[in-house]
Formats: sequence, structure tokens, C-alpha cells
Amino acid sequence: MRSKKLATAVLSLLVAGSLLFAGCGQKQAAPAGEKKEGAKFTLRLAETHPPDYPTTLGDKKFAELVGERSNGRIKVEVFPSAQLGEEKAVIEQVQLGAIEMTRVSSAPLAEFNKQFGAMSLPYIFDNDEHLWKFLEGPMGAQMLDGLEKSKMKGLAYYDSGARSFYGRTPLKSLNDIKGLKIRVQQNKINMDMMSALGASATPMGYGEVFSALQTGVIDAAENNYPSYYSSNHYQSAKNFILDKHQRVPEVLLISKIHWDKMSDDDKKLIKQAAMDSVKFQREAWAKYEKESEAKLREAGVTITDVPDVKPWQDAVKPVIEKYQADFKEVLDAVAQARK
Ligand code: GTR
Repeated sequence: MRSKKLATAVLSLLVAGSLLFAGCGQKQAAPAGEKKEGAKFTLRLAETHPPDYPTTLGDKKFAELVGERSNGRIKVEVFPSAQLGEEKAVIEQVQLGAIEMTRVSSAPLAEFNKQFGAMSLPYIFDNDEHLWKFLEGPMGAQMLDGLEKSKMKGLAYYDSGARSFYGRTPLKSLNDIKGLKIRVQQNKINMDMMSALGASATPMGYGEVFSALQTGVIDAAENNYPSYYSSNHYQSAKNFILDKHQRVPEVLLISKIHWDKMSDDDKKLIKQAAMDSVKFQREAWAKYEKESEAKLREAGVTITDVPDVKPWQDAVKPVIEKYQADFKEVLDAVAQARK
């Protein structure tokens, strides 16, 4: 399904790339400085989810605010449904400046900027409130800025709820996870987490998971209710266990190459619009999370609650221990946000 999309992605990149600076009467990407002083330009924003998904709704809100506040001078064009490629490839393109913006999960970002790996550590956040207190605190901001080292500039965080396991076979307890082949988001912390749980990790792009579950290449995967539902993974993996092992925030970001070409006023406008889109995105998230849960129950998915996550937390302790020193600064801030 996605390989066809990839071909169209390349095509749309070429087309969009040549149109990008059409407003300034240019055919090629402009050299540094070109976007200064009231320049008219377009920013393409790559999104992996479908048009009605809450992160896409956040992207579109951001686009709307940028359009309004710049009186149509700056256009943000959202490309949903992985039209511009899978997350990992998109991040590479953003680093090169071939795609201007994206909304991605912190998990694939970790392979490009080490600090984001901390966001994949299991059970470091107690609940949403704890996560958001951290994200809105000084370390959250520092991590977004720290992306500059990796040729990107982080603008804001979006909500992504909690991730839990789902599989083709009944999942009633931690024991049922053992021995399974589980698809993970592409980073090394997730690989370690699966070993700690006695499962084997299969990293792959999000778009490949549907057919991998269908054909039995993998036994299970993990995600939040909205992704589990909108990706149709529930059709072949009908067993969901609410272990909530991770809360991995979404990040809205822009290529540093393009960021550096903008005037200070435009940078302010873009940063503010991103931050102002967060409230809308979080509301859209809460709504869609409830709706998707209801639709999954209606579709006959078996949902198992985990009233006590302690055995799960104990099982993944070696992962925290392994990375504790690497992520000390972030983990200290996580602990601080708990108070
Ligand atoms: C979703 C996230 C996506 C993608 C996906 C995955 O929750 O919003 O950006 O990272 O998970 O599992 O690959």
C-alpha cells in the first residue's frame, strides 16, 4: 500500500520543490538569506497519519494560524498519510532541507538526536499530567532547541497518549508477551525493552505494520488507541492489553536550513503559531482517543485492563538501569516534574 505512496511521494517532492519558491519567481531553493524581509514562501509539512487524525488536525491548525498571521504570505502545506515518505526517511530529508517541516514521534527522532531516546524509556511518566508538566518545563524547551545540533529546530510537542501492546493471539498478562515477534518504532531503546520483556523486536516503518500483522510476519505491535484504530491494525491483531508502557510525545519541527533563512519576525510568528496550535491538538486528541476506543469496542476487539503495572515495570527495570547514566539530565527533570 505504502510503496505506491512512496513513488508518489518522490513525484510530489519534485513537483512541490519546483513550485516552492514560485511566489518569489524562483525555480530553485533559495540561498541563505533569501526568505528575509517579507518574502513569500511555502513550507511543506510531512505527516504520517491520515487527514482526520489528531496530529494532522494540529498540523492544519498550525498552518491556518501561520496563514492568518502572515496575511497569506507564508503558506504551510500539510501532506498527510505519509505522502512524503515514512518518518525515518522524512527526518533525513528535513535535515537536508529537501522537506521543510514534519510532525514525527520522538521515537524515530532518537536515532538523530540522542536526548529524545529518553522519551522511549518505559514507565518514566506516571500519567499525562506528569508528561505535560515535563514537556512544558525547561527541559522540554531545551530538548526542542537541542535539535539544532541535528539540523532541525523543534517548535512544539503534540499529544500521543500512552502506548500499549496488541497482538494476533490473546494478551491477558505479561506472560503472553513472551516469545512474540513484536514490531517496534525504530530505535535501540525499544529493542532493549522487547528483550527485557522476553519478546523479539522487529523494527520497521509504521506503514509496513498493517501487512506484517496480516501475513503473520510479526505477532504483535504496540501503539495508542488512535493509531491502533486508524491504521486498521486491529483487524488482524484483535487483542489489546492496556499496559501503557510508554508515553512518547509527538514533535513538530522545521529544517534548520530553512529556519536559518527566515527573518527574526517570521521565526517568532512560526514558533508562536506552533505553540498556539498545541491546545487545539490536545483537545482533538482527547476527543479522538475516546471515539477510537468506542469504535474498537464496537468492532469486537478484546481490551484487557492492567490494574497493576508493577510486574511490567519490574521486567523493564534493566532498560532503565542501562540508560540511566546516558539520560541523567533528562531523567532528573522527569523526576522534578513529578513533584
Ligand atoms: C504513532 C505516531 C506516529 C508513528 C507511529 C509508529 O503513535 O503518532 O508518528 O511514530 O506511532 O508506531 O510508528
